[in-house]
Amino acid sequence: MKNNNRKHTGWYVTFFFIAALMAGLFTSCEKVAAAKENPEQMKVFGEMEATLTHPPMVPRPVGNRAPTKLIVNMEVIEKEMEMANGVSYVYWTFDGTVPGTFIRAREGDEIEFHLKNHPDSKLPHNIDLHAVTGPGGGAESSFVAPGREAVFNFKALNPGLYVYHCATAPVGMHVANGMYGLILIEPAGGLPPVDKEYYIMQGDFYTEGNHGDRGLQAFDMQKAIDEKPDYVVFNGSVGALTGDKAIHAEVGETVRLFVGNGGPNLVSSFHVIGEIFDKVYVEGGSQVNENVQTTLIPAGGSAIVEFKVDVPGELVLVDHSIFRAFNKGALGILKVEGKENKRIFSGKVEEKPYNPGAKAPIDGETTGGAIPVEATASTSDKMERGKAIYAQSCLACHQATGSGIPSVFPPLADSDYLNEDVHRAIGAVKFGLTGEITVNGTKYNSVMPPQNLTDEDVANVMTYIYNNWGNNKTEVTPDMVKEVK
Ligand code: HEC
Ligand SMILES: [Cu+2]
Repeated sequence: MKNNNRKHTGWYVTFFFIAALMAGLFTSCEKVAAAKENPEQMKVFGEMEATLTHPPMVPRPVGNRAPTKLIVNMEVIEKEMEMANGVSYVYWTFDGTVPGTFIRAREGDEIEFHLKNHPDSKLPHNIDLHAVTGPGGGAESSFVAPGREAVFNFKALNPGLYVYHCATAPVGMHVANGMYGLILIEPAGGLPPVDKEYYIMQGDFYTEGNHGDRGLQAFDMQKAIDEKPDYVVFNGSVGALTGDKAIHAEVGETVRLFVGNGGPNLVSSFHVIGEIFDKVYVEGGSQVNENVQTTLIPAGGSAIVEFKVDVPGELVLVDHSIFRAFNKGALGILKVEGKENKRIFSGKVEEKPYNPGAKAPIDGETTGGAIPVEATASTSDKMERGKAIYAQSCLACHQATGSGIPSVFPPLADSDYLNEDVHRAIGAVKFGLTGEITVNGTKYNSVMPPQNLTDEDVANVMTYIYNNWGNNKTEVTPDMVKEVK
C-alpha cells in the first residue's frame, strides 16, 4: 500500500499520513496478538483510572481494549460495622467494605497502585496482590502508615481471578479483620459475555463472645489460632446476601459469580443449592471444568463459576460444610424470577399415604364416600402426628423445646410473632420465610426454607406448636392452611 501511494506524488503527504496511521494500527494489533506469548513485551496505550466497585457488584468488562496504564486508588479504613443482628465488630477494610472493592484489569495492563491509609486509622497496613509478579505481591512497597499514601507499579502478566489482602504483621489478624478482596485480570479480548456478574467472598471471623452474643465484639486471637470461627460469612456479615440484599437474575440468563475466599483459615466448599455450575474456572485460573456441583475454594484463592438459570426460585449459596451455612452465616440468596418450566422442574405433583405395614385397601371398600382423613382425626391424633413432624422437620433449627437458638433461629415457644397472626405463621411454614422479622423483641434476618409438607401436615405441626410451650392453643385445620396463598 505504501508503494502504491508513492506513485501519486500529488497526494503524497495525505496518503503517507493515512498509510502511516494504518501501519501504526496494524503493528499495534500485531503486538497485542503477539503479546499472548510474551506478555512482558506488551505495550500499553493511554492511561485511565480504574473504576472500583463494592461487593456484590463488579466493574464493567474490559472488552477488547488494548493494555493500558491503569491507575488504582484504594483507601484503608478501620471502622465498626454490623456482623450480625445486634452484633458489631471493628473491621479493617480496603475502601470501607468486606471484601474490599473489586479491581478489574486486563492482561498486559501496567497498574499504578496508590494505597492510602486514612488518617483516623490506628495501624499501618499494606497490600499483597496475588496478581503481582514481584516480592511480597507488593506488600513492602505498599506499606503505609495512617495519614500517608504509598505508590508502586506492576504489570499484569497472567490472566485470572486473584485475591488481594493485607500482609502487615500479625498477618492473620489483619486478614481476620476483613482485609481482603479480589482483582480480576481478564485475558486479551475479555471473558465471554454473560448477562449477570456478581462478586462474593467468604471469610471466617473470631469473636470474643459466641455466635450471636450481642454488642461490640473484639477479635479473639486464641480462637483464630485454634481455627474455631464463630462466624463464617459471605461478604463480611450474616445476611449480606439475603432478604433485600439478595442478588438477582431472570430465567434464561447466564450468571457469572466471581467467588473468593479470604480465609484466614477455612477452605470453602462452594455450592449453589438448586443449580449446577455449567463452567468453573478452577481456582480462578484458565482451566475450565464443566458440570460441577461443588467447587473447592482455598483460603487465599478463588473460582469463577457460571451457570444459566432455567427456572424461577431462590437459589441458596452456601459453603457445603453445612453447619457453617445454617449455623454460622455462610448463606446467600440468588433470586431468580421468570416463567416456570414444569418439564425442568415440576414441584410436588402428588402426595399420598405410605404405610408398608398396612393391608392394601380393596377397591370400593371405603363406601359412603371417602371420608377425608383430617375430618376423623381427633385432636390427640393431630398432636401425635404434629409432634412427629416437628421432630423430623423443625427441631433441628427451632430446638426440642421450641426455644430456637439466640440470634439465629427464632423461638416458637411463647412467640408473639406466632400468636399474633395465625395466617402469617402458616405462610411461613408453607412457603418459607426470609427478611427481617421481630420475635419477642429480637430481630431475626435469616432464611427459613419452605417445608414441603401437605396442608394436613402443616395443620398438624402447627396445632402441636400452638398447643405447647405457652402458646395460645389455636387449632389449625387443613382448610385454614389451604386458604393461605
Ligand atoms: C433450617 C432451619 C429451619 C427449619 C428446619 C425450620 N425453621 Fe422456622 N424459621 C427459621 C428461621 C431462620 C426463621 C426466621 C426467618 C426470618 O428471619 O425471616 C423461622 C421462622 C419461623 C416462624 C415465625 C417466627 C416465630 O418464631 O414464630 C415460624 C412460625 C416457624 N419458623 C415455624 C417452623 C416450623 C413449624 C418448622 C417445621 C415444619 C420450621 N419452622 C422449620 C428456621 C427454620
Ligand atoms: Cu492491614
